[in-house]
Amino acid sequence: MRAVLSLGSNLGDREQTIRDAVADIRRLPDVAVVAASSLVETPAVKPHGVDHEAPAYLNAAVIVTTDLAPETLLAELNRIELQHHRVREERWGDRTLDIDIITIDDLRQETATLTLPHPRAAERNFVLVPWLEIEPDAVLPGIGRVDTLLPGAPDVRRYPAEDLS
Ligand code: A4P
Ligand code: MG
Repeated sequence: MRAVLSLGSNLGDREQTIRDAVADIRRLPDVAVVAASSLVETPAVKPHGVDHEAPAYLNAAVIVTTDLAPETLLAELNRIELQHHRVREERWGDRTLDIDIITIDDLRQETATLTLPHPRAAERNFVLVPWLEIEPDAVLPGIGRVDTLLPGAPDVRRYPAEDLS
């Protein structure tokens, strides 16, 4: 299987956390990182809209190939989040690390633990922009080409850093 992952952090040393998380993903058994985007900085999206008072996020996208079952991959990614001191308090609350699975092949599913494609990916520039950087022909299963989903003024800016690969 091939999976697209989205990483985000808006607390602590955001860049180091995302770098460490990509290294942790590389070390997972039966997982290979085939591409990693650069970092982008984006204002926090909360349930009521963009929150410019909250700390900004760094986001990145990673493509992996894996033999793990989808639920197993999610469990491993949740374990990496926990290792980085992720605490779950409020929905879409500030966090040291969030790792979402955006797609796995062209799977479409909705179970209690895993919805694919990620239900909010299509409207999130902080997911789509880094993904397009590493996969210009990206497609969201059931929705369409990612490059047609970006609204005119993406609320995303490049974060100057060495790339993650
Ligand atoms: N879950 C279901 N499908 C998936 C999937 N495809 N990938 C379940 C990952 N998890 C999935 O997630 C709640 C539950 O969703 C998990 O237990 C898993 O079984 P969570 O990570 O505990 O909670 P959350 O992330 O706060 O909630 P949610 O609704 O997943 O939030 P999102 O959509 O992940 O949004 N703003 C900016 N600029 N950048 C960001 O990265 N991220 C969020 C989080 C909000 N605002 C942001 C950013
Ligand atoms: Mg999440």
